[in-house]
Amino acid sequence: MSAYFLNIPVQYEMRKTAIALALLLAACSASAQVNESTPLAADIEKPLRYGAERLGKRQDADMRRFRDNRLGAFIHWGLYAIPGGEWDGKVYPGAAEWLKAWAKVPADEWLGLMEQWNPVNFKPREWADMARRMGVKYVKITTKHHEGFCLWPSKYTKYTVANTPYKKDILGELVKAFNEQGIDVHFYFSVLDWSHPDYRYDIKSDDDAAAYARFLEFTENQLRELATNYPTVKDFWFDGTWDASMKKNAWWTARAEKMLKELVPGVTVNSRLRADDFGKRHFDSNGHLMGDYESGYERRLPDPVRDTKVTRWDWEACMTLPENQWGYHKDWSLSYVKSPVEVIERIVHAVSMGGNMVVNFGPQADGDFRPEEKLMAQEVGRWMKRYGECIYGCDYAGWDKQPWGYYTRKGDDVYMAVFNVPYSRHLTVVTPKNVKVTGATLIGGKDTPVTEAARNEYLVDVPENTPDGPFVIKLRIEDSSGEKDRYRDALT
Ligand code: FHN
Repeated sequence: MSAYFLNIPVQYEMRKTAIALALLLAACSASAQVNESTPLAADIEKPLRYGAERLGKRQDADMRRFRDNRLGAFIHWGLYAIPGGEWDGKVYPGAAEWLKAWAKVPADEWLGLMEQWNPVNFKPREWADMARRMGVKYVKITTKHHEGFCLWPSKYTKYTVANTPYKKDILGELVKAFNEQGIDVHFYFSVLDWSHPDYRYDIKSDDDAAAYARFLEFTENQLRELATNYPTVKDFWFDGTWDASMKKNAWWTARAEKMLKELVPGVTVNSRLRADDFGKRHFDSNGHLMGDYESGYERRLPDPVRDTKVTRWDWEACMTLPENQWGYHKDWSLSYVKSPVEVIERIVHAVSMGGNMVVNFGPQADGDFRPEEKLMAQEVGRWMKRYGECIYGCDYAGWDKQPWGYYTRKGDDVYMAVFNVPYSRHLTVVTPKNVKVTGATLIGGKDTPVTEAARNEYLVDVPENTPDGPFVIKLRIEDSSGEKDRYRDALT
């Protein structure tokens, strides 16, 4: 045999070993410090002071819990719930929580809404009960949205619940009620703050720099206050971090993340907070994820067929029920509103791609939820009660996507979440090499026949008497990937 044929695999093996070594070294040093780069990586990567802190997924218990929870609810609640999308008799179709911007309302006038903040129907225990029945494992609450109004009595600003007729600490009441139901609480926090005179969209002068430095100190104080006063918080989800001012202060984003992680051991932080030395957000200039999970999927999801790269890092998507309303808007007829099946499909889709899904709710100013949201929580909960085992703790299965729906997987359990039943009533399953399907059961029902149609191809019968709507089949498999199937692997 010629040297040429001998060398290719040898060189390939050597390169593979070198890459594996580089990754191993990088992984070891990344856990130690932000700024360290490995000797090998330094040759090919830009040196960064404020880049990613690690390569690959965080694998500690808190991160696993975040990942296994899979389904969360978002709550956007603030002064914007009072006008509900209408200002001076005009209804604005844009996102209700941005009404101040659409209607060009001056900050003082907007914050004057605080005088009307008195949610007499706010019952935190009922909120927690609704979330538990919906099957969500965590809730993300807007501690402060862009308007600057704080749901907790912050001592660093006068724009808080404490200075409203309601007076009480809404955030504290919610944390307590959700935690009592075993539901994790995540804090949404907008760095962008329309109420603060020192906020700057960009830094163009020394005055801007001085003002923004004061603003960052204020923001850091508020974050420390939140982390200290509500130590059971599990996650900080940053928003409003896209302005040039923030991108020019990457050092602060790294410092804020570090501070929160020191104050709340195990806490997770989304990728939106971080900017690197070059102002790159989410992923640093070397393409590595910053923060603990990617949070760029807002009202959209990765492509189910091609985007398998997303399984390399943790990610979380969030969705609205109308097209783009997060806070309460009085008129939902202005855009399409998703049905429960569409919401369930997005939840399953996210998990099938290794991500989490967060469904948004925008409570009314009186503290109650609109009937459509109550119904949605109920319908999603009904489905989750029966089929939740294909969501919690599940991940990307790695099997070829089929038109009937989505796979999810937990260990050796592979789930088929079926959204489109074919006329044939046979669901095609193409397994990876060395994986056989030996049986199938409708969750909450009976076994259903499986036929081997070709090598690595099976037909699973649509079970009789499936309930209306999407259903889930659990497959029994035999995975002999470790063994060599010499006869089947013969030349073809
Ligand atoms: O501008 C906000 C918007 O109001 C809402 O809070 C969403 C939630 O993901 N985030 C921002 C836009 O990215």
